[in-house]
Amino acid sequence: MTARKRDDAAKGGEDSIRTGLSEDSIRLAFLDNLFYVQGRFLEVASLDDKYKALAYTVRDRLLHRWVATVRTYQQTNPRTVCYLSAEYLPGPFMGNNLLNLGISEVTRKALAGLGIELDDLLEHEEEPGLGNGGLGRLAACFMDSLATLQIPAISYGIRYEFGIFNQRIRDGEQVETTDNWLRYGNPWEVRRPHIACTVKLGGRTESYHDEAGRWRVRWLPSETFRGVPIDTPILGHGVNTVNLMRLWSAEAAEGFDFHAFNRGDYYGAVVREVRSETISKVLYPNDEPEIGKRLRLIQQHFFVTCSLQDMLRVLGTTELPPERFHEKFCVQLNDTHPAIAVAELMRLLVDEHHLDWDLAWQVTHNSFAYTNHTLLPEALEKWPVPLFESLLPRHLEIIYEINARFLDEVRMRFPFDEARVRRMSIIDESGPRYVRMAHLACVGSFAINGVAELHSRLLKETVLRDFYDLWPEKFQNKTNGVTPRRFVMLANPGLARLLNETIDSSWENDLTQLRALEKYADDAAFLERWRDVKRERKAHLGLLISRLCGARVDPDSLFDVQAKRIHEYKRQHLNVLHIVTLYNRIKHDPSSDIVPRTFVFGGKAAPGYFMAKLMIRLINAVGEVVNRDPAVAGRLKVVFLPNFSVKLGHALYPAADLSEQISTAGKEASGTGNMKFAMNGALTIGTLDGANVEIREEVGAENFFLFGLTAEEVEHRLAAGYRPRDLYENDAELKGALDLIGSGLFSHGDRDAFRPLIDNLLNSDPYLVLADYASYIACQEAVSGVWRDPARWTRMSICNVARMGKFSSDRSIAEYCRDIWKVSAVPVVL
Ligand code: 26W
Repeated sequence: MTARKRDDAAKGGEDSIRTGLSEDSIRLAFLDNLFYVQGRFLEVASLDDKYKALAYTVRDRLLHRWVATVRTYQQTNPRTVCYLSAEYLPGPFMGNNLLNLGISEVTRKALAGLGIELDDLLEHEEEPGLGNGGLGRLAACFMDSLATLQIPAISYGIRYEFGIFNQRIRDGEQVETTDNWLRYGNPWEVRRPHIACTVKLGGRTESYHDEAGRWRVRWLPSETFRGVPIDTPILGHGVNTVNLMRLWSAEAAEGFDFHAFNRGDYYGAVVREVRSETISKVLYPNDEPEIGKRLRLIQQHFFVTCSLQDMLRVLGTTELPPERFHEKFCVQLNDTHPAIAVAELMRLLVDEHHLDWDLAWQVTHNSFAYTNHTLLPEALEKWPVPLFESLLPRHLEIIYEINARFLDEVRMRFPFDEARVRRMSIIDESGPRYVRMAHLACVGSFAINGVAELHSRLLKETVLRDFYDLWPEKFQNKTNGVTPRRFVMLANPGLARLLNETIDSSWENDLTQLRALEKYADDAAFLERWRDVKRERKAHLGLLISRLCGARVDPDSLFDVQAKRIHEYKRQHLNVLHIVTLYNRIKHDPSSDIVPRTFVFGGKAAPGYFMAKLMIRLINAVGEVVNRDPAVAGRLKVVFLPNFSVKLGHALYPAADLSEQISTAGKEASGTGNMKFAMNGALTIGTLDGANVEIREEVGAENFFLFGLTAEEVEHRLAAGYRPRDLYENDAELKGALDLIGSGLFSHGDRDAFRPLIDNLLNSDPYLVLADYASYIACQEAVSGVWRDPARWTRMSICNVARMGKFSSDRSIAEYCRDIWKVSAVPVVL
């Protein structure tokens, strides 16, 4: 280690060991960390030692930029976006950080020089599964775009010790196992105990008059504990901006109770620690609410009060007083899960900062914006008033006051319409009393948005109609997007390379530049290279499938992929009906000319969701038979890839030929998987639901396989009295498929195995699976028709990618910044 390198290090010079981006400095830094952090030398180092050594090497380069970012923000005191989300699915950090630092290739070389495969270290990394699905992943894409667009932002959430469960498939069934993602520790996070917050819970309130004789209320909690912030640096792509993901971990105010221990009450000595830690112990694995889950409400209050206290602490470091909170911060509520924030900011401003109510309300109302992610009525959170009263007595008082003033406004605008007042009230008085969190979010926010044009329109016409009548100016649409960094550059480097060799690399931070691709759609040589990129990814996925499922698949078959949470409205069972229909056709006529297809499924079912678990069983049961039937002769393969995650998505999205986006129209708020598949050249078969509508608009109807009822037709069909059994009686192929499933063929003769599913479809079919069956099957035939013309398919694939510019999360974030957050970029110079 030359002297020059050492002093270079001190100065954080270009090529210093701690911050240099050259192959040399990365190799030296890696060995340094292996030695001085892991206490290992290469010959004895484990895979985890090597992974940690590289992680600390990369982390140093992130912290270098983090410090510069914090310094810049301290000097400029910029308006800052605070994103409150109960869920984050960031995916594995290493690959993305190397990409955003622009050092993936030098690092690969630096390690190769030491006989280490970078891919082995990437494979080793656990991903933080701190979310269920779309909502959590969107929050992560937004973090990447906020930093890349150099927008000052803090993403607040909960550091669950155990994330979304690991899914194993045993005898065709989902089995959940604990996600102990922190077992080897997490090198990417930094604990900040010195800015921990106190969290109150339970107890009662009492009013008093302060020294100035003013009436005040104080909350006397029955218990308190601490929220410790654990920070993860989030670096933008090709910039120096490092924003924070600040996740809260719950700990006891006083860890170990020595006195109890002395009294020999060993349980007593640790009970407080255990109780408080439980709060951030585990993520709720449901992507739809379960009424009255006490711990869930505590979790929501926990991260919200810590986050708002933290914002007020940061405000305190500037010259701005609390009554100008809304000028410094704009707080985005990621669905209703953090909606308690409206009452909590009022409590902090009125009770602790002694603002008067009206001023505090003005500040609060100008601070919050609310994003709705689902129309499913059962997914709109509401909490029993008694539970609220016992856990958050002061918040309930404040909510009553907010509600009283709100309903006065409603009565003023709509006199003599008490039905509307009852419908809009934050308190549901229709039976047992509930606090409607979506109503609290709407009343306390200056902006309300849906996540796709159709969804935002349906929000105004259905679940939030009354609020739209009252405050039309609050309602906006912000169509979702995904980050092309992780989902193209990282997941599909072959495609990224081909794009950069064909058009320049400006698409990486401006996805609309992909348009330039269109002129190559008729270039035979380019089509060949395009197909090679896809073929290589399919072969890669094929290897993964054989490793994880022991099944051999043909990479020249049509890869037909449906990967998302298992849910009846997403209709994985409609996909299975297509497979069984094709199987029946082969059984009736083995010579029938079926396009060879590999059906790949992925997705977790909420542990308590019976029908979703039965759908997983059905997919695996059909696969068992079809995959082994000699008559099929390999023309159909059904694979269920276990443990769908962001990491598995890296292998799935680039390898799909056909992307299944087949939800009942009006049910999928947006979807984001649809964007990731199309951005990687898959063609979409889908309904006019969520963002499918806008994808079809952008890529062109001729490049999209559309089927099914529209959202309006769905409503009319249900309103007109829907009798699914009639369809079953009048469609031979449909009857054939359902009867085969009911026959026990796929369940070792057990005719009752799938009875609940069959009965549901024949008697109620709430998601109109049977109503869309014929249109779906016909559309799938059109798909096969195009597949038989590879040049046509490839041209459509190129057009899809060329026209996906709109669906970058950079565009979504730019719109939020312009229309809601009113923030602008603050470049950071190193
Ligand atoms: C309380 C339990 C719970 C947990 C999560 C209820 C609801 C949720 C989420 C709202 C469910 C979710 O992930 N919604 C999805 O959000 C995506 C991002 O906007 C959309 O693309 C999906 O269409 C929507 O289903």
